[in-house]
Amino acid sequence: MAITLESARSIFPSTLVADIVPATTESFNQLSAEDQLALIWFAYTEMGRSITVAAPGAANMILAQGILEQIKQMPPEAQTQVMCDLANRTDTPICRSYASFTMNIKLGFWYQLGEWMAQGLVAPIPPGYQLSSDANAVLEAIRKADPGQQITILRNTVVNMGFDPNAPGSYKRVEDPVVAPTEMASRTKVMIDGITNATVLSYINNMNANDFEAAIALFNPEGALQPPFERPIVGRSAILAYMREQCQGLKMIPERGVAEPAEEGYTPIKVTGKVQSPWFGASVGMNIAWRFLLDPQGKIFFVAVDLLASTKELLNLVRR
Ligand code: 45D
Repeated sequence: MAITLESARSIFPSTLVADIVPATTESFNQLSAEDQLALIWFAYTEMGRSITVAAPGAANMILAQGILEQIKQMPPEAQTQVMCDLANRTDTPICRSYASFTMNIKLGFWYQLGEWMAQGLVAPIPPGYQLSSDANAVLEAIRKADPGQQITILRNTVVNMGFDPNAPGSYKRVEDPVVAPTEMASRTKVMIDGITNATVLSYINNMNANDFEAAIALFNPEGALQPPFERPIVGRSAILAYMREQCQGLKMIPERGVAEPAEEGYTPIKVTGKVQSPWFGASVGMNIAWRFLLDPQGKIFFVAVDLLASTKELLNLVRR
C-alpha cells in the first residue's frame, strides 16, 4: 500500500488529543458578544498569570498602536461597541484591520486593551455582569481544562475575532518581523529518551533556535506539518510562512520517544514532551506529541503536532 498524506495522518492512532479545546471553542462561538467578552475576562483574570509582553515577534505592534490609541480616546460606550464588534465579526474598518493582523499582534492588541481595562482607561466588563447559563457552562469547561489547554482556548477566541473580507489580495497580512535565529554557539541541543534519529533531533534543535530555514530543509519538498486541530500545511514554502508567524520564541522540551521499524522505507517516530509559548514562558507547559513519518531519505514526509488530552498521554508511545 502506497504511503499518502492521508495514511500518514493516522500513524500512532491511540494518541489521545485534548478534544475539550475544539469543543469548548465551538460552544464559545455560539455565545453573545457580551458573554464572550465577559467570559474571556473572567477566565483571563482567574488564570492570574502575567503574560510576558516582551514576547519575541510581538514587538511589531506599530500597526495596532494607531487603532489602540483611537479606542483609548473614545467614550466608554463606543469602546464597548468596538469590542462587541470584534467579537461579532462585524464589518467595520477596525474589524478589518484586526483580521489582517498576525496572531502575535492580535494577542498583543488584546493584552493592551486588557491592561487598560484593568486601569480604567478602557470600559471594563460591567461590575456584577451575570453570565448566561450557557456562558457559565463554557467557563466551567475552561476551568476544568489543564493550563496548556486553557491558553489554547484563549488564543483561539482571539484569533477568530474581527472581520475577514476574505478577498485575496485586498487586505495584506501584516508580517511579523523576521527575527535572526539564535547564533550557533548559543544553541541548545536536546536529548530525547529513546530517540537517536538525527532528523528529529535537528528539527527540535532548529525550532528552539528559531532557525526555520534549517527546519524546513529537513522536510521532503512535498512534506506536511499538521498543527493541533488543523489541516496539514503542505510544502516547504507554506510551512516556512506558518513557522515565521506561529513559532517565534517557542520552547520545545521533548522528553521521550519511540522509533518504529520502517515500512516501505518510511519510519514512524513518536515523541512526547512539553512546549512553552513565549507569552507565558515556563509558567505554562503544553503537553505535546509529535508524530513524525520520515521518508526513505530520512526527510520529514509528515509531522503532526498534537495537544494531548492529559499528562498521562506523555507516556503513551504505543504503535496502535
Ligand atoms: O475579548 O513543532 C480580555 C507548531 C477580555 C509548529 C481579552 C507547534 C476581553 C510545529 C481579557 C482583555 C506551532 C504547530 C479578550 C510545534 C477579550 C511544532 C484578552 C506547536 C480577548 C510544537 C485576552 C506550538 C488575551 C504550540 C490577552 C502548541 C488572551 C503553541 C491572550 C501554542 C492569550 C501556543 C494568549 C499558545 C495565548 C499560546 C497570549 C497556545 C497564547 C497561547
